[in-house]
Amino acid sequence: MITLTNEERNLKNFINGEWTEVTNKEKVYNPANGEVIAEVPNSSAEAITQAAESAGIAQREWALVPAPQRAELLYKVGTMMKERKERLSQLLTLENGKVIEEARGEVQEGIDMAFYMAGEGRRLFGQTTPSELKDKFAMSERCPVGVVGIITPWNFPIAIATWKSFPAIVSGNAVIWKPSSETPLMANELARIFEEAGLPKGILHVVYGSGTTVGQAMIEHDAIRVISFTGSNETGRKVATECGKQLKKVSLEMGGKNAVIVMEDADIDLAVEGILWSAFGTSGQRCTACSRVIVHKAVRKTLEERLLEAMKNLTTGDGLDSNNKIGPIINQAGLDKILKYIEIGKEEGAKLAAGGKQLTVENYEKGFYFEPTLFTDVTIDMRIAQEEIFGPVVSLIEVNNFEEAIAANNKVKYGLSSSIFTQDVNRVFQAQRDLDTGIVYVNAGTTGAEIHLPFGGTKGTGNGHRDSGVQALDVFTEWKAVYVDYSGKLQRAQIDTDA
Ligand code: UN1
Repeated sequence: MITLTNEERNLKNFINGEWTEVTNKEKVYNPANGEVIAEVPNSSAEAITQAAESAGIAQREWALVPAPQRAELLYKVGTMMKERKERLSQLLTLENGKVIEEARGEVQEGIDMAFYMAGEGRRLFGQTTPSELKDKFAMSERCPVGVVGIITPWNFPIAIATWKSFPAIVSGNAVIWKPSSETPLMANELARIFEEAGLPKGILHVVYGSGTTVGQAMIEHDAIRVISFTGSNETGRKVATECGKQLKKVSLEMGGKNAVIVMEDADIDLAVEGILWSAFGTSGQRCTACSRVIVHKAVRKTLEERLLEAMKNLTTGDGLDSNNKIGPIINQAGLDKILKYIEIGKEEGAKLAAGGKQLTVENYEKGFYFEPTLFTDVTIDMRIAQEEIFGPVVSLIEVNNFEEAIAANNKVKYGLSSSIFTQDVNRVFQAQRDLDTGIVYVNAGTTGAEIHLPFGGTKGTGNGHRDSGVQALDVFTEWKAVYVDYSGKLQRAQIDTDA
């Protein structure tokens, strides 16, 4: 069993390089057994004022450090994360619940991001272009925006934090980070790694607290020029509305209602594996989780049978026990939401083919477990096929052909991830073109995005920005266009051209 240090049990904010005690604290629970593992600050808005003031001063110095040197720090952070991978993974499972194998995968995502973004220190490419005038040079470069605010969720508490903080830091910004109070241990570990790696004080601040107080204070503070948020659609809309009032740049990632499409020519066993992994991994609590299976009528029965059979082998329990395939749900509120949707599904006339109940695991009676659940006879417009449930619940929708499958996939308000299982190369490319999500998988489930590609989606999933990939740099940089005239005379653009 993993033991926490005093510092880990008694978490503090990290403001201007100081670990700052806060009197108002909240308990942090292990979702596997409901036990208290730590206490986390419930900060006031004042903490953001302090962080923002010192961030502003520190950032001006940081922006002057050559980017390859800023990147050196990320290499160190990545190396330290690698050295500590096992402990980080266990702490992640302890606070979030996901099974240890997945926790290791998530920590690895963070390590990969460190090395990838460190490489950006020697790129951060702008453009050079010809000028329309003689003896004149034109180029564009990326500049840091200044102080940025990041708000991260509990379902990927370290990976998503790295997707946002690493590009921000390598680009020369200072970061004020509000992690989810459900999973503060990962924030504490990452901030301590940054501190030990030698990040100058004031470049990363961690302020724990509620969205309504701390999040709102971040949005309202003039010095914070960008908010990058991952969370629910409902909260994301509020964040965007508030940022709009301040004319503040905002990048949103707000979930999905992702589907796996299984065509009549699919390798059904492979499709079943893909569905199991992307629907029930992380107990379905991924933005990219598969919550709909859209299946061609010719293989509906076979797929349903094999899926139900395979679901029987999914053992649910404490994520630290590597025999378990599925860990707990994050908390009681998460369970209540899932239970609510089970009732909605039944009322709508869907057939509950498996699961549907809260699960009690022996010796873990206070943990928050839920049975892997499959609804069949689902139609596209049912709420269980439209709304994000964020749990191990899948809806099976039968369609008559490829066109109907694409239409069903696209007929939701989200647009994060989608997948198609088929052996037909023409359909692969048609699907790639017609699926309206930000991520498309062929012959794989809906999860497993890699950090060097853009992560995000269309419609209710986002607002045109992307986490991760080189595209993440666009969130944390401003473009500057620079013109150098070496003709020695005044040349007027659009007037003194030869044309
Ligand atoms: C999320 O659920 O918000 O692609 C992130 C995946 C992971 C990240 C998910 N690499 O499923």
